[in-house]
Amino acid sequence: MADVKARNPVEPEFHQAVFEVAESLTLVLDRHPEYRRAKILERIIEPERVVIFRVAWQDDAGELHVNRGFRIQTNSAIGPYKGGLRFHPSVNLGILKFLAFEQVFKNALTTLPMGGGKGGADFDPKGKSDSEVMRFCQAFMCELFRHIGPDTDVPAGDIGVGAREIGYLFGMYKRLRNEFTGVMTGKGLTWGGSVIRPEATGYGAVYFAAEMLKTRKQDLAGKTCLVSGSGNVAQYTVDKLISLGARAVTLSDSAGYIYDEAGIDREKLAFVMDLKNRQRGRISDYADKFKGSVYTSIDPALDHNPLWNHKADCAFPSATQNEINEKDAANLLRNGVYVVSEGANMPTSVAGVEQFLEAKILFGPGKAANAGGVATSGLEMAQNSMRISWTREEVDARLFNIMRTIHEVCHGTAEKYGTPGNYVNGANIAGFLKVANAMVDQGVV
Ligand code: NDP
Ligand code: 2IT
Repeated sequence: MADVKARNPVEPEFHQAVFEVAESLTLVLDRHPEYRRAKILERIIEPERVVIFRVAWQDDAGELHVNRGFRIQTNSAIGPYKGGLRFHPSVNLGILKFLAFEQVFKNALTTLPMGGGKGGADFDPKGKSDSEVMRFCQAFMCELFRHIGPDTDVPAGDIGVGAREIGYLFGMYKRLRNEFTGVMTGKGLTWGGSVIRPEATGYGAVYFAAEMLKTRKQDLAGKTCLVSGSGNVAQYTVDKLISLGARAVTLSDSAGYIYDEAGIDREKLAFVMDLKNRQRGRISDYADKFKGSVYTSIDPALDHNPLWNHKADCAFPSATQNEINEKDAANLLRNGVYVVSEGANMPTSVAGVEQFLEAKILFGPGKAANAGGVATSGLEMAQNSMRISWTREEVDARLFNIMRTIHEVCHGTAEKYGTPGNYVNGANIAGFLKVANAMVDQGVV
């Protein structure tokens, strides 16, 4: 870790992601010194390629803006680089390196042939017009296109990059290359997209929670659930929780959260989807619309997030990294939460994870629990290659089977390495072994 910090200064999220994996891997590296000799972990930590580029664009008033674009291509041992693009003002090299690093292990767990990458820009889509977002996406793709391709690197969405942005990005790629290929995933259904891709991350996180509960002969029916965020992952998490008879009582955005004791039903969820995906409004509107629900603004100076301080059985953090700190984790445990399925990437701090593991609750780390999104991206790539489209039932059944397999592999691997019930070790070790063996086979490259 000292080396990692010295070589990658000022990248705390990257250090955190590496630390969590390295801790689990001691168990493997002690049993398999050949991976240590081949310096597999050191090689995975160092991205194969990092591209940083200028994105200059003009707003509606004619003013010029300069943003910074990135693509981190971390590992291609088991397939083309694959991972989302994030557009958010907080984006920097360290955050994207952490996300690309996580993606390597996550993609390996999906059973599909995908390497790991991530990209994005410090662009803030909030408050921008559609034409400003389009011009930004086009300017971004004017550089990115030379680094990606259907057999090289296949980007998708993440925070701030949804259906609208994927459309603009794909349109510019197609124009520049004069090729209609499966270069992006999350595409529209009439131009190469897969059914269930929008739903996949949220659905997958709920399927993973259901699999964890099954180990205790329980299910989600009647369970009270805390959900954070109100974007793509949060919306479809609530959708699936409703289908399975659970009661989701919270949603949030960066300004605050709503608590709805009666539970978020289909009508309320439709309101949230329209509010967030079409009007691009704030979650506070929910409390104005639905009496009986309460909006609380989140004070960033507070040492905890009050959303995590309600009585519940399950938590689905679905907003961003480190949204559950040490105090939040303690609050969750005190309030009776015993299932945490991470829809977001690395939403729990190291001290939070330690508490969950110590309390032996059902804790599904992001690289396992939220792998349904990228797995369905892999299914979109497969359909594009075959030039066919599967039905909703077919894709959902494949997604469900992939999540069940990921659960089984994580559970079994944790047991095999002497830490039963520890899905963190299970996910890190199983993901690592697949990539490590491919790297050994392919020599020192
Ligand atoms: P969206 O942009 O659709 O939604 C993000 C949500 O999180 C918004 O409600 C947003 O609020 C909130 N949020 C974002 N940043 C912060 C912050 N710094 N503090 C508080 N709230 C914040 O993104 P997604 O739903 O796609 O992504 C959510 C998480 O899931 C991310 O961690 C992402 O990496 C992860 N993920 C996404 C996958 C996907 O397929 N989309 C797949 C796997 C993981 P606001 O609108 O106010 O910014
Ligand atoms: O974090 C993630 O797995 C994603 N944002 C989805 C990546 C993808 O390529 O679908």
